[in-house]
Amino acid sequence: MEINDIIKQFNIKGEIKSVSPLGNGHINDTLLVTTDCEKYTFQRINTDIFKSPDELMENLFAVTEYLKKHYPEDKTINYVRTLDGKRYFRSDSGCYRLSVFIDNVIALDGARNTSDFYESAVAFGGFQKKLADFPADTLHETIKDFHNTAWRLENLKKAVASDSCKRLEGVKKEVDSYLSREHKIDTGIILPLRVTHNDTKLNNVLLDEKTGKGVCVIDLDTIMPGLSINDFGDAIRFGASTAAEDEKDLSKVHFSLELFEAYVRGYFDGVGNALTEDEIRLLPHGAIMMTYECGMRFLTDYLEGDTYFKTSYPEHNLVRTRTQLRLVEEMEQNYDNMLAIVNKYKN
Ligand code: GN1
Ligand code: MG
Repeated sequence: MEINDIIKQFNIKGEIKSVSPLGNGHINDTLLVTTDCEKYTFQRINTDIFKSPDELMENLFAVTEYLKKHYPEDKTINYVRTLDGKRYFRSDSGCYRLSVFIDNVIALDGARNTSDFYESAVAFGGFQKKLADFPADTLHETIKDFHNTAWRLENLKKAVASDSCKRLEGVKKEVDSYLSREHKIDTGIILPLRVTHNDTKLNNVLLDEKTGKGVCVIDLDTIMPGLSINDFGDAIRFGASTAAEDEKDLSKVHFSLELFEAYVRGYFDGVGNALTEDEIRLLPHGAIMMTYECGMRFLTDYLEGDTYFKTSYPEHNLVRTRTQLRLVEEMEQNYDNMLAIVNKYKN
Protein backbone atom coordinates (compact mmCIF):
# COMPACT_ATOMS: atom_id res chain seq x y z
CA MET A 1 0.00 0.00 0.00
CA GLU A 2 1.25 3.50 -0.85
CA ILE A 3 1.88 5.86 2.06
CA ASN A 4 -0.81 8.26 0.86
CA ASP A 5 -3.34 5.44 0.77
CA ILE A 6 -2.46 4.51 4.34
CA ILE A 7 -2.86 8.12 5.45
CA LYS A 8 -6.27 8.20 3.79
CA GLN A 9 -7.37 5.36 6.07
CA PHE A 10 -7.52 7.94 8.86
CA ASN A 11 -10.24 10.44 9.47
CA ILE A 12 -8.26 13.40 8.08
CA LYS A 13 -9.59 16.74 6.97
CA GLY A 14 -8.84 17.95 3.44
CA GLU A 15 -6.73 16.70 0.54
CA ILE A 16 -3.13 15.59 1.13
CA LYS A 17 -0.73 18.21 -0.24
CA SER A 18 2.63 16.95 0.98
CA VAL A 19 4.32 14.30 3.09
CA SER A 20 7.82 14.93 4.48
CA PRO A 21 10.18 13.50 7.16
CA LEU A 22 9.84 14.87 10.70
CA GLY A 23 11.95 14.69 13.86
CA ASN A 24 14.86 12.44 14.76
CA GLY A 25 13.56 9.69 17.06
CA HIS A 26 15.57 6.51 17.46
CA ILE A 27 12.65 4.14 17.23
CA ASN A 28 9.65 5.11 15.08
CA ASP A 29 9.58 6.64 11.58
CA THR A 30 7.78 9.97 11.62
CA LEU A 31 6.31 12.04 8.78
CA LEU A 32 4.59 15.39 8.55
CA VAL A 33 1.41 15.27 6.51
CA THR A 34 0.03 18.55 5.20
CA THR A 35 -3.46 18.73 3.77
CA ASP A 36 -5.15 21.85 2.43
CA CYS A 37 -6.65 22.55 5.85
CA GLU A 38 -4.65 20.72 8.56
CA LYS A 39 -1.24 19.30 9.44
CA TYR A 40 -0.74 15.86 10.95
CA THR A 41 2.03 13.82 12.49
CA PHE A 42 2.04 10.37 10.94
CA GLN A 43 4.08 7.53 12.40
CA ARG A 44 4.94 3.98 11.63
CA ILE A 45 5.08 2.20 14.96
CA ASN A 46 8.21 0.11 15.41
CA THR A 47 6.59 -3.22 16.19
CA ASP A 48 9.93 -4.96 16.77
CA ILE A 49 10.07 -2.87 19.93
CA PHE A 50 6.40 -2.25 20.65
CA LYS A 51 5.23 -5.81 20.26
CA SER A 52 1.60 -5.04 21.02
CA PRO A 53 0.38 -1.94 19.17
CA ASP A 54 -3.10 -2.55 20.59
CA GLU A 55 -1.86 -2.16 24.14
CA LEU A 56 0.39 0.72 23.19
CA MET A 57 -2.43 2.68 21.58
CA GLU A 58 -4.83 1.85 24.43
CA ASN A 59 -2.35 3.44 26.84
CA LEU A 60 -1.99 6.52 24.67
CA PHE A 61 -5.71 7.02 24.20
CA ALA A 62 -6.44 6.38 27.90
CA VAL A 63 -3.93 8.97 29.09
CA THR A 64 -4.65 11.65 26.48
CA GLU A 65 -8.41 11.30 26.95
CA TYR A 66 -7.97 11.60 30.72
CA LEU A 67 -5.85 14.72 30.28
CA LYS A 68 -8.29 16.29 27.82
CA LYS A 69 -11.17 15.61 30.20
CA HIS A 70 -9.52 16.90 33.37
CA TYR A 71 -7.34 19.64 31.88
CA PRO A 72 -9.24 20.85 28.80
CA GLU A 73 -7.38 24.16 28.81
CA ASP A 74 -3.98 22.46 28.37
CA LYS A 75 -2.60 21.21 25.07
CA THR A 76 -2.59 17.43 24.72
CA ILE A 77 -1.82 15.22 21.73
CA ASN A 78 -4.97 14.58 19.71
CA TYR A 79 -4.87 11.17 18.09
CA VAL A 80 -7.07 10.68 15.04
CA ARG A 81 -8.88 7.38 14.63
CA THR A 82 -9.16 5.47 11.36
CA LEU A 83 -12.27 5.71 9.22
CA ASP A 84 -13.56 2.54 10.87
CA GLY A 85 -12.91 3.89 14.38
CA LYS A 86 -9.65 2.08 15.20
CA ARG A 87 -6.81 3.67 17.16
CA TYR A 88 -4.22 2.71 14.53
CA PHE A 89 -4.07 1.18 11.08
CA ARG A 90 -2.41 -2.12 10.30
CA SER A 91 -1.21 -2.83 6.76
CA ASP A 92 1.25 -5.31 5.23
CA SER A 93 4.05 -2.79 5.75
CA GLY A 94 3.37 -2.12 9.42
CA CYS A 95 1.24 -0.34 12.00
CA TYR A 96 0.52 3.37 11.62
CA ARG A 97 -1.02 6.12 13.70
CA LEU A 98 -1.87 9.73 13.14
CA SER A 99 -2.25 12.77 15.37
CA VAL A 100 -2.92 16.45 14.83
CA PHE A 101 0.37 18.29 14.31
CA ILE A 102 1.13 20.94 16.90
CA ASP A 103 2.30 24.11 15.18
CA ASN A 104 4.33 27.16 16.20
CA VAL A 105 6.47 25.15 18.56
CA ILE A 106 10.06 23.94 18.71
CA ALA A 107 11.61 20.72 19.98
CA LEU A 108 15.19 21.20 21.17
CA ASP A 109 17.95 18.59 21.20
CA GLY A 110 19.89 20.74 23.63
CA ALA A 111 18.84 23.56 25.95
CA ARG A 112 19.76 26.97 24.54
CA ASN A 113 19.75 28.29 28.08
CA THR A 114 18.63 27.26 31.57
CA SER A 115 15.15 28.60 30.92
CA ASP A 116 14.49 26.03 28.14
CA PHE A 117 15.36 23.28 30.54
CA TYR A 118 13.34 24.89 33.32
CA GLU A 119 10.30 24.97 31.01
CA SER A 120 10.65 21.30 30.09
CA ALA A 121 10.81 20.50 33.81
CA VAL A 122 7.61 22.42 34.54
CA ALA A 123 5.94 20.42 31.76
CA PHE A 124 7.17 17.01 32.93
CA GLY A 125 6.50 17.87 36.58
CA GLY A 126 3.00 18.97 35.57
CA PHE A 127 2.51 15.74 33.61
CA GLN A 128 3.33 13.77 36.77
CA LYS A 129 1.01 15.88 38.88
CA LYS A 130 -1.92 15.82 36.47
CA LEU A 131 -1.74 12.03 36.28
CA ALA A 132 -1.29 11.51 40.02
CA ASP A 133 -4.87 10.22 40.36
CA PHE A 134 -4.87 8.17 37.16
CA PRO A 135 -4.83 4.49 38.18
CA ALA A 136 -1.32 3.56 37.01
CA ASP A 137 -1.95 -0.16 37.34
CA THR A 138 -4.60 -0.03 34.59
CA LEU A 139 -1.92 0.81 32.01
CA HIS A 140 -0.24 -1.93 29.99
CA GLU A 141 3.44 -2.55 30.51
CA THR A 142 4.12 -2.24 26.78
CA ILE A 143 7.85 -2.91 27.05
CA LYS A 144 8.37 -5.29 29.90
CA ASP A 145 11.14 -4.39 32.36
CA PHE A 146 11.79 -1.14 30.51
CA HIS A 147 13.51 0.53 33.46
CA ASN A 148 14.46 -2.62 35.32
CA THR A 149 18.12 -1.68 35.61
CA ALA A 150 19.16 -4.99 37.19
CA TRP A 151 17.62 -6.85 34.27
CA ARG A 152 19.36 -4.52 31.82
CA LEU A 153 22.64 -5.38 33.50
CA GLU A 154 21.90 -9.09 33.12
CA ASN A 155 21.37 -8.45 29.41
CA LEU A 156 24.72 -6.72 29.19
CA LYS A 157 26.35 -9.70 30.90
CA LYS A 158 24.75 -12.04 28.35
CA ALA A 159 25.94 -9.87 25.47
CA VAL A 160 29.44 -9.90 26.95
CA ALA A 161 29.38 -13.67 27.38
CA SER A 162 28.33 -14.35 23.80
CA ASP A 163 30.29 -11.50 22.17
CA SER A 164 28.45 -12.37 18.98
CA CYS A 165 29.96 -9.52 16.93
CA LYS A 166 33.48 -9.82 18.33
CA ARG A 167 33.39 -6.28 19.67
CA LEU A 168 34.18 -7.03 23.32
CA GLU A 169 37.93 -6.57 23.03
CA GLY A 170 37.58 -2.81 22.45
CA VAL A 171 35.06 -2.14 25.23
CA LYS A 172 36.36 -4.00 28.27
CA LYS A 173 36.89 -0.78 30.21
CA GLU A 174 33.29 0.29 29.64
CA VAL A 175 31.97 -3.15 30.57
CA ASP A 176 33.98 -3.05 33.83
CA SER A 177 32.55 0.38 34.67
CA TYR A 178 29.08 -1.11 34.46
CA LEU A 179 29.82 -4.24 36.42
CA SER A 180 31.55 -2.31 39.21
CA ARG A 181 28.39 -0.30 39.89
CA GLU A 182 26.01 -3.25 40.22
CA HIS A 183 25.66 -2.75 43.98
CA LYS A 184 24.23 0.74 43.45
CA ILE A 185 21.14 -0.44 41.60
CA ASP A 186 18.90 -1.61 44.42
CA THR A 187 18.14 0.94 47.15
CA GLY A 188 15.79 -1.44 48.96
CA ILE A 189 13.16 1.34 49.13
CA ILE A 190 9.72 0.71 47.62
CA LEU A 191 8.36 3.75 45.81
CA PRO A 192 4.75 4.37 44.69
CA LEU A 193 3.70 3.18 41.26
CA ARG A 194 3.05 6.18 39.02
CA VAL A 195 1.99 6.90 35.47
CA THR A 196 5.36 7.58 33.90
CA HIS A 197 6.42 8.85 30.52
CA ASN A 198 9.72 6.98 30.38
CA ASP A 199 11.35 9.12 27.71
CA THR A 200 11.55 12.55 29.32
CA LYS A 201 14.09 14.04 26.98
CA LEU A 202 14.09 17.78 26.47
CA ASN A 203 12.96 17.28 22.87
CA ASN A 204 9.85 15.51 24.08
CA VAL A 205 8.41 18.78 25.37
CA LEU A 206 7.28 21.17 22.67
CA LEU A 207 8.10 24.78 23.52
CA ASP A 208 6.27 27.79 22.14
CA GLU A 209 8.51 29.14 19.39
CA LYS A 210 7.93 32.74 20.49
CA THR A 211 7.73 32.62 24.29
CA GLY A 212 9.78 29.47 24.93
CA LYS A 213 7.10 28.25 27.37
CA GLY A 214 6.32 24.53 27.54
CA VAL A 215 3.29 23.73 25.39
CA CYS A 216 2.86 19.96 25.32
CA VAL A 217 4.53 16.72 26.38
CA ILE A 218 4.89 14.43 23.35
CA ASP A 219 6.21 10.95 22.46
CA LEU A 220 3.85 9.08 24.74
CA ASP A 221 4.82 5.61 23.47
CA THR A 222 6.51 4.51 26.63
CA ILE A 223 3.80 5.68 29.01
CA MET A 224 3.60 2.84 31.50
CA PRO A 225 3.32 2.20 35.21
CA GLY A 226 6.71 3.20 36.65
CA LEU A 227 8.68 5.36 39.06
CA SER A 228 8.70 9.16 39.19
CA ILE A 229 12.44 9.20 39.92
CA ASN A 230 13.11 7.48 36.60
CA ASP A 231 11.25 10.16 34.65
CA PHE A 232 13.12 12.83 36.55
CA GLY A 233 16.37 10.94 36.05
CA ASP A 234 16.04 10.44 32.31
CA ALA A 235 15.39 14.15 31.84
CA ILE A 236 18.60 14.96 33.71
CA ARG A 237 20.54 12.34 31.79
CA PHE A 238 19.70 13.92 28.48
CA GLY A 239 19.27 17.58 29.32
CA ALA A 240 21.80 18.38 32.05
CA SER A 241 24.68 17.43 29.79
CA THR A 242 26.81 20.10 28.13
CA ALA A 243 26.95 18.02 24.94
CA ALA A 244 24.86 15.77 22.74
CA GLU A 245 24.19 12.16 23.69
CA ASP A 246 26.47 11.15 20.81
CA GLU A 247 29.25 13.70 21.17
CA LYS A 248 32.53 12.06 20.12
CA ASP A 249 34.78 14.53 21.91
CA LEU A 250 34.46 13.54 25.56
CA SER A 251 36.20 16.70 26.71
CA LYS A 252 32.97 18.51 25.77
CA VAL A 253 30.74 16.22 27.83
CA HIS A 254 30.00 17.38 31.35
CA PHE A 255 27.22 17.14 33.85
CA SER A 256 26.02 20.69 34.42
CA LEU A 257 24.95 21.43 37.97
CA GLU A 258 23.51 24.71 36.72
CA LEU A 259 21.20 22.88 34.32
CA PHE A 260 20.38 20.37 37.04
CA GLU A 261 19.31 23.21 39.31
CA ALA A 262 17.13 24.74 36.58
CA TYR A 263 15.39 21.40 36.09
CA VAL A 264 14.84 20.80 39.79
CA ARG A 265 13.33 24.27 40.20
CA GLY A 266 10.99 23.73 37.24
CA TYR A 267 10.16 20.19 38.24
CA PHE A 268 8.96 21.22 41.68
CA ASP A 269 7.04 24.14 40.18
CA GLY A 270 5.25 21.61 37.98
CA VAL A 271 4.83 18.64 40.30
CA GLY A 272 3.66 20.62 43.35
CA ASN A 273 3.35 18.34 46.33
CA ALA A 274 2.46 15.18 44.43
CA LEU A 275 5.64 13.31 45.50
CA THR A 276 6.47 11.47 48.71
CA GLU A 277 9.55 12.24 50.81
CA ASP A 278 11.23 9.02 49.62
CA GLU A 279 10.69 9.96 45.99
CA ILE A 280 12.12 13.42 46.56
CA ARG A 281 15.17 12.11 48.39
CA LEU A 282 15.88 9.60 45.63
CA LEU A 283 15.71 12.06 42.70
CA PRO A 284 19.52 12.33 42.41
CA HIS A 285 19.75 8.54 42.56
CA GLY A 286 17.22 8.36 39.70
CA ALA A 287 19.40 10.67 37.61
CA ILE A 288 22.45 8.49 38.10
CA MET A 289 20.56 5.24 37.51
CA MET A 290 18.87 6.37 34.30
CA THR A 291 22.18 7.55 32.88
CA TYR A 292 23.88 4.35 33.96
CA GLU A 293 21.07 2.27 32.47
CA CYS A 294 20.84 4.09 29.15
CA GLY A 295 24.59 3.84 28.56
CA MET A 296 24.37 0.16 29.40
CA ARG A 297 21.60 -0.30 26.83
CA PHE A 298 23.75 1.41 24.19
CA LEU A 299 26.70 -0.82 25.10
CA THR A 300 24.59 -3.98 24.99
CA ASP A 301 23.26 -2.96 21.59
CA TYR A 302 26.80 -2.26 20.39
CA LEU A 303 27.91 -5.73 21.46
CA GLU A 304 24.88 -7.29 19.83
CA GLY A 305 25.47 -5.54 16.48
CA ASP A 306 23.23 -2.44 16.72
CA THR A 307 19.88 -4.11 16.36
CA TYR A 308 17.85 -1.84 18.67
CA PHE A 309 18.83 1.82 18.42
CA LYS A 310 19.13 3.50 15.07
CA THR A 311 22.81 4.18 14.32
CA SER A 312 24.51 6.28 11.65
CA TYR A 313 27.97 4.70 11.84
CA PRO A 314 29.47 1.52 13.35
CA GLU A 315 30.74 3.09 16.61
CA HIS A 316 27.63 5.18 17.22
CA ASN A 317 26.32 3.15 20.15
CA LEU A 318 29.80 3.03 21.69
CA VAL A 319 30.15 6.80 21.44
CA ARG A 320 26.78 7.11 23.19
CA THR A 321 27.89 4.65 25.89
CA ARG A 322 30.96 6.75 26.62
CA THR A 323 29.06 10.02 27.00
CA GLN A 324 26.69 8.34 29.42
CA LEU A 325 29.52 6.91 31.50
CA ARG A 326 31.22 10.29 31.68
CA LEU A 327 27.97 11.79 32.97
CA VAL A 328 27.54 9.03 35.54
CA GLU A 329 31.02 9.69 36.93
CA GLU A 330 30.42 13.41 37.21
CA MET A 331 26.98 12.93 38.75
CA GLU A 332 28.46 10.61 41.34
CA GLN A 333 31.04 13.25 42.23
CA ASN A 334 28.23 15.79 42.54
CA TYR A 335 25.80 13.63 44.48
CA ASP A 336 25.83 15.79 47.64
CA ASN A 337 25.44 18.96 45.60
CA MET A 338 22.50 17.45 43.75
CA LEU A 339 20.80 16.48 46.99
CA ALA A 340 21.36 19.96 48.43
CA ILE A 341 19.70 21.49 45.36
CA VAL A 342 16.73 19.12 45.65
CA ASN A 343 16.33 20.08 49.31
CA LYS A 344 16.54 23.75 48.44
CA TYR A 345 13.61 23.67 46.01
CA LYS A 346 11.38 20.88 47.32
CA ASN A 347 7.86 21.89 48.25
C1 GN1 B 1 14.94 5.88 22.53
O1 GN1 B 1 13.38 6.93 20.03
P1 GN1 B 1 13.67 7.84 21.14
O2 GN1 B 1 14.85 8.70 20.85
O3 GN1 B 1 12.45 8.62 21.56
C2 GN1 B 1 14.56 4.94 23.67
C3 GN1 B 1 14.75 5.61 25.02
C4 GN1 B 1 16.18 6.08 25.15
C5 GN1 B 1 16.51 7.00 23.98
C6 GN1 B 1 17.97 7.39 24.01
C7 GN1 B 1 11.41 2.90 23.33
O4 GN1 B 1 14.03 6.96 22.47
O5 GN1 B 1 14.47 4.69 26.05
O6 GN1 B 1 16.37 6.77 26.37
O7 GN1 B 1 16.27 6.36 22.71
N1 GN1 B 1 13.18 4.52 23.52
C8 GN1 B 1 12.85 3.21 23.56
O8 GN1 B 1 18.15 8.51 23.22
O9 GN1 B 1 13.64 2.31 23.79
MG1 MG C 1 10.82 8.04 22.61
